[in-house]
Amino acid sequence: MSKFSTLLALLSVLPALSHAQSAVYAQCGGIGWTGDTTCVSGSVCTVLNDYYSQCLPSSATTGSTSTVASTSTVTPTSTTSVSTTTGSSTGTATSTSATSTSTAAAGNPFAGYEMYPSPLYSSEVAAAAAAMTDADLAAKAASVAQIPTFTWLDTVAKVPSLGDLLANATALQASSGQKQIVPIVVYDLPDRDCAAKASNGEFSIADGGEQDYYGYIDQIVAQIEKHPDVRVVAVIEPDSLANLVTNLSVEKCANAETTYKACVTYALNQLATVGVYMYMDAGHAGWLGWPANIQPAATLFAEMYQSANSSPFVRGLATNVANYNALQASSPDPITQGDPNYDELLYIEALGPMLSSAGFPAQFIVDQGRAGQQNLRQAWGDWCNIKGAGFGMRPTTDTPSSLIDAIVWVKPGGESDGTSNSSSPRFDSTCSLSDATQPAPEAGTWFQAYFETLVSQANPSL
Ligand code: RCB
Repeated sequence: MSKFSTLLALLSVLPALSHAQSAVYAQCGGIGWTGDTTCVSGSVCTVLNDYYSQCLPSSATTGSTSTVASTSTVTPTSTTSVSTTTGSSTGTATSTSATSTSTAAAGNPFAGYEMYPSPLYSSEVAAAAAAMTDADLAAKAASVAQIPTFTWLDTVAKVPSLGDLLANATALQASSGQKQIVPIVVYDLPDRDCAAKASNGEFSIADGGEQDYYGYIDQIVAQIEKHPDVRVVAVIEPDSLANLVTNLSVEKCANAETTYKACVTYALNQLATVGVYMYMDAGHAGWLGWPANIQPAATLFAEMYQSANSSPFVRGLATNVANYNALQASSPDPITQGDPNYDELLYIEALGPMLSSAGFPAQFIVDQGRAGQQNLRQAWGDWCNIKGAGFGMRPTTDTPSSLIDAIVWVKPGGESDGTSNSSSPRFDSTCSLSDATQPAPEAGTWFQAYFETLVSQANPSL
């Protein structure tokens, strides 16, 4: 599930958006935008980031600016109990001691913050909406651009873009007075995706990949250090530790075990020095939620937490990243039979106490980006471009469990999970199963037909 830029191709379709007065939720500005910059009456052109301005209903924009007066971006440490991290990462001198700032993680790191949407994803969505002929679907599609979605740093070449992202978020925070939290995914382990092929990465253990990874993390740290005023939250390495729980029979995973642990430990410790709140990826209910897997999983995650000196910045675990499980299923999907943890809430409520017993008082975030529709799969282990999927619950801190900090959108909906082309070096046969949408492009690249399905099947609807 890596993510590649299709920006150049997408920019070429942007002129299709240029007609007089943009509609509500349509784009009205941003780098490369050549269309109309005025909005229909009742809506206001609002800058979401450098790449994307959008016509938002006047009432909505009034609402969001009304929070301005209540916060102070000049002295963020004085605002709320959860803002001490911002202070602790204010300079290089204090940042190195941030792991010992035990007050930093008191409470939900999302509370009081607005998640900053990924500009690249917003651009992809805007272009995708512009390419749709059905006006109703296009309007719904365009509205996805303002739903905050994580930015994947899945190659070292993408790390410099983190600087732009943080600079933009800092500017928005300063102009709006609304504190911003920038959500990223750290995803570049050597021998990545060891049990599958679709998302294999750029670094190889046999070819110095461990050192390459340390350099990748160092570059992320350097960018964050330069932008101390905004908060950063990170999902750490999707699939990797879960693969160490269930897939050590796969040679590539067994061979990667020591390196994965060393690299994740390095990421946790280094990112803690600059005040990043972290959630290690913990697969999903249909992976580590099985009775045979859940206790070994708790043991491994607690071990990783302790390898990071039980830093309060290691806030907990992320579940369901890029998967399709409901947070609360109205009834168990038949494919879950045999697993008492048939949805993400059950999984989290079973895993949380095991982690606590092992010394890791973990909190959770749950990806619901593509979980709007249920009972779609032939088997629970199927994960590739599942047919009929819809965008799911919107990101929020209003969650059904005190263990869950936030419902989030981690996987950028519309980016492919993997190619269905069997002659590609990254072809994984999961992507040609009968419940996988085909033909599908390479992992991370834009998949217009799939995006249209996610929009039309969204639940709640867009
Ligand atoms: C990853 O694939 C699957 O879970 C369990 O065994 C059973 N029983 C891709 O590799 C995940 O669902 C297995 O232990 C035990 O009693 C990534 O590329 C699947 O999601 C468990 O390991 C007992 O009846 C991709 O990004 C995951 C397996 C019983 C990621 O998915 C795969 O493991 C589960 O069965 C039944 C996206 O999520 C990795 O091997 C499946 O039900 C089963």
